[in-house]
Amino acid sequence: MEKLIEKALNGDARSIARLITLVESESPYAESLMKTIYPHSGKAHIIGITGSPGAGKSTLVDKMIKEMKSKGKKVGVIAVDPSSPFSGGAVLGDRLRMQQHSVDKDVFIRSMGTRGSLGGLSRATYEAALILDACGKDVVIIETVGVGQSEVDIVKIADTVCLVLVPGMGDDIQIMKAGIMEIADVFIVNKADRDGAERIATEVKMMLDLMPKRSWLPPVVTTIAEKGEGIKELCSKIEEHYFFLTNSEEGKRKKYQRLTNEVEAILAKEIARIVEDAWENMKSKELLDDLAQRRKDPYSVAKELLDNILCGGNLNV
Ligand SMILES: Nc1nc2c(ncn2[C@@H]2O[C@H](COP(=O)(O)OP(=O)(O)OP(=O)(O)O)[C@@H](O)[C@H]2O)c(=O)[nH]1
Ligand SMILES: [Mg+2]
Repeated sequence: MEKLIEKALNGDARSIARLITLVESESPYAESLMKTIYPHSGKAHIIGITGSPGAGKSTLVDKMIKEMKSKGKKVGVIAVDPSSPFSGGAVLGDRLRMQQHSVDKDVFIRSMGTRGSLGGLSRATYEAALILDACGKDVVIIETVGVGQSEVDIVKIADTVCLVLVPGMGDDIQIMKAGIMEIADVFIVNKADRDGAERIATEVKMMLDLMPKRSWLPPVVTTIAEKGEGIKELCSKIEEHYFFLTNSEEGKRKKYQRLTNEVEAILAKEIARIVEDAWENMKSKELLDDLAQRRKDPYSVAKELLDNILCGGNLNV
């Protein structure tokens, strides 16, 4: 195990992949692995790319990898598989599209499933990002489909959140209404070779104008990912945002908020485990009979269980 971690920390792709598999499969080693990895992390710029299915996220990521590599950066990519079956084909497409970088030792690409118990981006994705960070990637890009909870979850992970919009898709405005406007740090209007790109860009700018002013005004970048147009500008805006984060109170606040979330997520998981174990021990046919016959009520049972945990000293953490 130590040897594996050491190799991964030195950038060995195969070892990194094995570490990610350990967190993905929720191996019993995962916790001690993360403890060892953690002090080495905190250096990478974590970028989230989110947007509707088919908006061109993977194509953008592919071109961004190229651009970042040309600047000498080591890049890690996590593509969070959309859980809905209709995008299965697209996921396969992702792998093919991004494959040209997969033999490259400075670029690491990994697909992951959205299995997390709290929905959306799983905890494993976050841990995988930390692993890539610790193993020397300068940039970690997380691609996720902006459906349901995942676009909100990505804020908890990414330093810079990019939202991809495309012309001619009515749901873009819906996405904006769903609170995503507040969380995006960079707006991308992709497929600018199609009609209506300017209009969307203007609409976004107008909506941003109406929102409470923040010290960072999210830029709106127009791209044609397929042709690599606008990618340089996009990457420089993303970098500007990182610079802003590392030099502002807002950035510090965001970082502290994320650390708070991290501790809370671990606590919630631990507490759930303790409570579940205790409930399994307490549960009996007699108790369920008592509940069914209304001799006992679930509130008092739950309270008794908690009292047992808190006073009985069986906090076996
Ligand atoms: N016309 C046009 N098509 C594009 C552009 N960028 C990407 N596409 C096409 O849009 C389709 C979807 O692109 P992807 O990069 O797979 O989109 P995605 O957002 O990653 O899709 P999912 O991962 O399934 O959500 C592909 O056929 C791309 O070739 C663009 O700038 N213009
Ligand atoms: Mg994709």
